[in-house]
Amino acid sequence: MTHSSHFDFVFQDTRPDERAQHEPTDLSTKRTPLTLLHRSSNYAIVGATGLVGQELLKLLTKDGQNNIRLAASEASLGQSYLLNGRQWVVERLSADFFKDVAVAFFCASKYVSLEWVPIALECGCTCIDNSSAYRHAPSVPLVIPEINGHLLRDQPQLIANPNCSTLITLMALYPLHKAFGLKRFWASTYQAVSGAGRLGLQELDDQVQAAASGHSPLPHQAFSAPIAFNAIPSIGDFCHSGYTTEEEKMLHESRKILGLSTLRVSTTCVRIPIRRAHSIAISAEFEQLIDLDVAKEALRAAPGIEVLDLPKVPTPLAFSSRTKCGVGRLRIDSALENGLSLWVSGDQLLKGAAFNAFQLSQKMGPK
Ligand code: 2RA
Repeated sequence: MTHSSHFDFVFQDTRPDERAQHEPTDLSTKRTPLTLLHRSSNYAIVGATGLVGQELLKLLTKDGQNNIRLAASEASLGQSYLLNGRQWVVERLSADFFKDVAVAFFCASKYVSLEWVPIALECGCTCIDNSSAYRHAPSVPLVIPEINGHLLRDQPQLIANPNCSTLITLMALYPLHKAFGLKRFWASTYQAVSGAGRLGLQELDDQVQAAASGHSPLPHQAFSAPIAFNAIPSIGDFCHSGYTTEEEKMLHESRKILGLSTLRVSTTCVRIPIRRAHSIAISAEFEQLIDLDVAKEALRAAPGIEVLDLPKVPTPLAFSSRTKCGVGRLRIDSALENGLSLWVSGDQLLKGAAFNAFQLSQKMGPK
C-alpha cells in the first residue's frame, strides 16, 4: 500500500429516516441480464477501503476482474494503493460513478446504502448490499447461495447479503434442517474484533501491547469495555426485548433465509479478543429423531462446509482466510428433545461477507 496506514472509512452520515422496512424502488424485478453485458465498468465497490471492501477487491482481482471502480469516504478520496501490481484509486461517490457499472457492491454503513443504493438502481446497476439497510424488505432477497440461491433465478436487481454471524450459523444449520426439520435453536457467538472494522483490530492490538508493557487501565473506544483479555456480551445496540441488534438479526434473518416465519431463536452475541473469524456454539431442536451418523453425512455432503471429527475441533484461527466454514463438536444435546449441539467457525470477512457477496455476483454479474 502506498497511502498512509490510516484508511478507516467514516462516510458522511446523512442518516435518512429509519423505516421498518426499506423498499428501495420497485425496480428489483425490472432489469434483464442483458444490460449487464453492455457496461464499461463491470464492478464497483462502495466502501472499498474497509476490511470487507478490501477482501472483495482481492477476490475480484484474483478472479481476473480488472474493470473495477472504487469509492470510499471523503477521508480516503484520491488515495491510491497497490494490489496485484496495479495502482487503484479511490473515487468520490456520485450518480456518475454508477453510470457504466454492471454490479455495485455496498460494503459501507446502512446509511450509505440507504442513500446510494436507490441511485445505483436508477443507473441500472445490480446492487449487492452488505449492510442491514434492505435485509427485511419483502421484495429484496436475502441470499446465501448454498441455501436459497434459487432466488437469484429471477435476476433481482438488488440482493442483500446476510449478517456475518447469522450467515455462518446457517451454513451449519441448513444441512441439518434439511435432514431433520429445524424447530428452534439457541446460539452463543464468539465474534472476532475485525467484525467491528479496523478500529476494532487496532484497539485489540493497542490494548494487548499496553497490557504487555504493564499499562492500565486500557482505554477503549471501539467496544463498550476493554477487549484484551476480556469477553464482552454486547454487540450492536440494545433493543427493548433485551436482546441486541446483532442478536435480533440472528432471529429475523434466519426466518427469512430459511423461509421459516415462526422459527424461534435465542442468541447471545459475545465479542472476544481474537483478530479474525467468528465461531458459534449452537443447540438446536428438530422435528425428527436425530441419528448422529446421518447428521454428519448431511454436513459432509453440504457445499462450503468442512466437518472435523474428534479429537479435531474447528477453531477461528484454523478457519481464518478460508472460504469454508468448519463444523465440529457434533453431539446429541442432552437438554433438548431431538436436539443436536455443535460448533461452527468461519471467516466473517470472507464467507460472512465478501465471499458470499462475490458468490452472488458470480451468479448475477457480467459473464
Ligand atoms: C460484527 N456482525 O461482528 C458484525 C459485523 N457485521 O460486529
